[in-house]
This record gives sequence, C-alpha cells and structure tokens, in this order.
Amino acid sequence: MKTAVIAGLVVGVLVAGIIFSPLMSGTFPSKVQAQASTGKTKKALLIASEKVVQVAPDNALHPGGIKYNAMVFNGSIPGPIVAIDQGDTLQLTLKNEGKLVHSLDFHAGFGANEANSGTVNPGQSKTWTLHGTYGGAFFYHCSADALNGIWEHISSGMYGGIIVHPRNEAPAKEFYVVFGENYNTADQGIFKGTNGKTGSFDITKFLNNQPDLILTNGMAHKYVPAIGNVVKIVLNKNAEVFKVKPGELTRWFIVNAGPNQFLSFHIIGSIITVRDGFVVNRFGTQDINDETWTIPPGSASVIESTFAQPGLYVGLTHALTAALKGGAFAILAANNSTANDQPLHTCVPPPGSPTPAQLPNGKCLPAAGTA
Ligand SMILES: [Cu+2]
Repeated sequence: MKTAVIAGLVVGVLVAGIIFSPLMSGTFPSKVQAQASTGKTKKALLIASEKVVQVAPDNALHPGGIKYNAMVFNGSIPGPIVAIDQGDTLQLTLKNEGKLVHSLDFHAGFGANEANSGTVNPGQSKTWTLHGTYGGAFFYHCSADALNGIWEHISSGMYGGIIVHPRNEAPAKEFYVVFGENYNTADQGIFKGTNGKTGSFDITKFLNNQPDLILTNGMAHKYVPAIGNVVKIVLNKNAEVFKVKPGELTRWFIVNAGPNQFLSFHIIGSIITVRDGFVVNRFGTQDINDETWTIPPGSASVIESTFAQPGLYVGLTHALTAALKGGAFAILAANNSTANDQPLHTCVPPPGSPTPAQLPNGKCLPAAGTA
C-alpha cells in the first residue's frame, strides 16, 4: 500500500531566508541573561573545511552518482546536531581547517555576539557563548565572510541544527533530518549525471532557483531504497531507513537549510503535530493533527508523529519536484525496532545528555533519566 505512495516524490522550494541575528537583538538579551544561569555549561566544536562529497547515489536518475566540491562542518553535510537543555550555556568553538574564510550563525543565539562567530580565517579558531533560553529546533549555518558568499557556503553544505530541549518535553524517539539544495556545475540533469566529473557551486542555477538535487542529510535519496511497485526504480541500493515502533511517539527535528525553497513537509500514512514555530513560544503547539507543514528556508520545526500500524511510511517534501530531486526518506514501523536503531548521525543527544554532540561513531549516549 505504501509502495504506491512513494511514486509521489517531488519538488520543493526553499529560499534564502537568512535570519540575520542583529535584527533580532533588540528585545531578547535581558531574558537571555535572566535565565542563563539555571543549567549547565556544555561545549561543542565545529571544524570548517572543504571536501568532495557524494551527493547522489549511482542510480537511473543520476548515472554514476554525483560528486560535489562541498564545504562542511566536521566533515559532513549537514554539520552535526548540537543539543542542549533549556537553561544551559553552550560554549561553541569554530576551528577553520579549510582554505576559505568561514563563520557561524546560530539561530538559537539572541544578540549579535551570541549568534555570530564573526569571520574566522583559515588556520584560526574562535570561541563564543550562547544561552539556551528558548526551547525548540533552530538552524545554524556559515555566513561566509560577513555575509559575502553566504549563498555559496550554505548551498555547498555548511549548515545544521541545534536543539534546545524544553523543560516540559515529553519522552519520544527523536531524529535529526536536514533538507538542503544542491546547485552543481557538472550535473547535466536527470537521467544524465555528470559523466564522472565533480561539480562546484553553480551560481546561474542558484539565481534561477533551479537546484539539481534536494539532499536529506547530505545526499539525495539517501534513505529511499526504491520507488514503484509495478515498475520499480532502485534509488539507493545502500539506503538505510528510519525505524520506529508502531504506536510510539516519535519526534523529528526537521531542518530546512534551503537556501532558497520552502519545504512542504508531510509524512505519507501519518499525521503530524508541530511543537514550535515562534521563537518566544516554543513550548506551545502550533499545529495539531495536520497533514502538511511549511518550513521556511533557514528554519527548523519540531514535528511529532505516531505510526499507527506496522508498515512503510515516507517523510518528504510534498512539493514533488523537490521530492523527485531527492527530498524524501523512508520510515519503517516494526515491532522489533529499538530505542537506538536510528540511521547513523540521525540520533539526537537526549535531555540531560552530558555532551551536546553525537559520539564519533554517529550514535548517541542513552537518555539520562529522561522523562
Ligand atoms: Cu563557510
């Protein structure tokens, strides 16, 4: 039943809505300081560099697979999830091991000095602090050289998500999924591929709002083995899928890196409840038992869902051009699913975790008395 479902993969539109934090600095600092001392101080290290990343598997849509000259945090697209508890203080260090100027803007920080690292030159590093005042999921990204080139650095993979676990969060199995666009000079289009070439950022495609691929956690079709029942198309023979237990509460931190297109998030076979949407009201529920939710570029949403029956489900952008370009992931509901069987690098450090990051092996420490 769910096989037919997958046929509807498709498009999206995610645009560049970079929330430039100085614009937001007027009303928040007093609250930040008032609540900052209640939690723990945690440290996270992000290392900026450039590297070639495979952004599409070898399949009929992209013969030979697609490689890209990416810009990355900690060696991957996206950068690692960073998770703290509300009230915690986060000490961030950005180390630039690349050849280009890089920087960071954390949307969970309020105040120019809380949100932004400022320019970090090759070979240098910078440490600064933000306070987890408001619960929710937030975007982070490179701002290049004081916004000069930000479009290329985000399009090239320098982004991720930060979670501030709210104090009243219910226990759930949690996942980290980041959608992002890829504009590739070498990609000749669907069914054509790159003839073995590795592409770079294509500013013409970017300006025309024509991404070649929509990545989920750094690769198109990363978590979609195949579509089609009568006529089957193998999309990724190495695909991992997300696993859940029927009936258990799951929580999805869905990040839309954009930089240009809106995300029309839907789970085929389930309904969703959205736990945030506005910075100052992230404890609340913005949307209950809905079918599809818009996530703007440069933003993240906390989506909760349960999967009523065993079987196959699909999380995707219901803008079908974007889904066809890779913006979808398969979810298998099965009774033998466990608490720690998330695909690598998709678990979320739980509330009370001593570290805000995943372990080097892509797994997370178990919840410390999470309730
Ligand atoms: Cu950068």
